[in-house]
Amino acid sequence: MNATHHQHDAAAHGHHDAHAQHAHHVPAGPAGLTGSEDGYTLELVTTALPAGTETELRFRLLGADGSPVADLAPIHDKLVHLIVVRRDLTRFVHVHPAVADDGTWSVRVRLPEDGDYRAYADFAPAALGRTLTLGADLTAGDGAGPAHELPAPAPAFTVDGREVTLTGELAAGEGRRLEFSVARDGQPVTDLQPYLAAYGHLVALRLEDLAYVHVHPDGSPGDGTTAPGPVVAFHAQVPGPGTYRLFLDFKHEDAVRTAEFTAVVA
Ligand SMILES: [Cu+2]
Repeated sequence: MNATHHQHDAAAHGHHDAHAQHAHHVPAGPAGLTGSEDGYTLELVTTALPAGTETELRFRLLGADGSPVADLAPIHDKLVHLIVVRRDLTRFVHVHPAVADDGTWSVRVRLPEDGDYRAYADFAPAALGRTLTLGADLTAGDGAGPAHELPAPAPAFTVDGREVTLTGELAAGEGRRLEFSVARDGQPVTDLQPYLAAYGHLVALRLEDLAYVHVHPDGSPGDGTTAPGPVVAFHAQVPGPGTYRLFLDFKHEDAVRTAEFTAVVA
């Protein structure tokens, strides 16, 4: 199995298995707040890493009997999506680990700065029939480190010359449509490229408790109705009030770019 690998210091791409999410019961509580759910456990083998250098992060995904879960259903082309975020949400890494024969997953990561971080494993045990997001804490360097404030909410974010504009508002406990429109030099971008089976991937996290929000893409490449830009749409439901940080990944001209937004939900 290949480990693919891409990461950004303050950026990420999101993903979610709309099929599994929509087809099966999903618990009402926020995701990512615990390391164990429905008998499955995320066990970090690596709980402390050096900062600023690439190093190996290892973990296990265990079933109710304490042995590694062997049968996973892919989510957007990957068996496991691993997200590591600094607890102030200013640093974000998203990678795709590979599994060894003994069931240990590993991936190279670079956590850019000292601090307290939280890791999330997003995966879908075949026996469960839906996606699980389990979280666990780890530290980089000496831990703690400088505190950064999230940028205030703004409707636009420019990355690599692409201006991304967000329309739509999140609402506590209600599904909402979010649209991101991509432009370059004032012109709509209409040649987005599929990336992990979608034109965009979105991850949202809540600053207060680091809840992980499941976001579902609206349409997919090749479905006959979803255009390759300028608009990439999602359906998102946040679990309650708070300050959220949204990380949108999209692929244009053969590179993955990430736009970030702050959203305050009353
Ligand atoms: Cu991923």
